[in-house]
Amino acid sequence: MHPMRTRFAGALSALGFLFAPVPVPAHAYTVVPVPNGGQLTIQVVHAGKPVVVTEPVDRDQAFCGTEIKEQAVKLGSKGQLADAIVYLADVARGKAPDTTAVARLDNRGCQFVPRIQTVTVGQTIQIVNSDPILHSTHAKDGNRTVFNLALPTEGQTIPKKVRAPGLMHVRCDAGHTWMNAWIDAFPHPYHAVTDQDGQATLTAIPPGSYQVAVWHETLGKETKTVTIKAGETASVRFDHLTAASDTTASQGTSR
Ligand SMILES: [Cu+2]
Repeated sequence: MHPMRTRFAGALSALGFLFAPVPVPAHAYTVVPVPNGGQLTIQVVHAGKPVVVTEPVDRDQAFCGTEIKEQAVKLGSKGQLADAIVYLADVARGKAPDTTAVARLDNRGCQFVPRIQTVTVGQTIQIVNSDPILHSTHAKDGNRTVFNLALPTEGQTIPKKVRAPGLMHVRCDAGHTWMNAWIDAFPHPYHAVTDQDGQATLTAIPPGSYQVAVWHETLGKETKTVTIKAGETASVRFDHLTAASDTTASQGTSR
């Protein structure tokens, strides 16, 4: 490194050390016993049509084919929206996350599987290549690279521990510009992805009032307030997702 730059960086970190108050992370979460928590069932619907994007393939055509179809908006017959991320936006305390559950991101058939998933900080994601070609799995939170893994061999698996919350956009740096996935990492266990019926359930929530949010990669975001009562099941319905000018940024600052 250039000596001037080293000295400058050193001075900066010294200043930071002197003047920074005790850091309080915006995403602080405390595990407490939840003996009689409540449940929340979430329904997400969208008044629109399913969207399938056909992406031209200009690399590794012998294996990948000439086009890849991406289900950008997955809807049931009554508008039930699948693959939306739902979460408690302001939960500060609650049940312990299961960090032993292993998540998986597969490079399969020249696409990422699953395309959308949520994880908890402390969990491990197995990054897998199921294809006989090189994939290079590159996850970024905004402009920051979280991990960047070359997987040249079929059957290769690399474990990656999730160390910080944030929304990661995953691309393939092996020239497969059509490959996309999203991994949303939370400091708490109150998150899920909606299923084929546009539904998700969060369990063992301490009684109280919460902001519950839904995020979809193209349709945007919606937030509502819910009240959770001990031992009861509350329900909330989202039907008005709104795309912000930059949904990634708004998601990133919501924790
Ligand atoms: Cu690839």
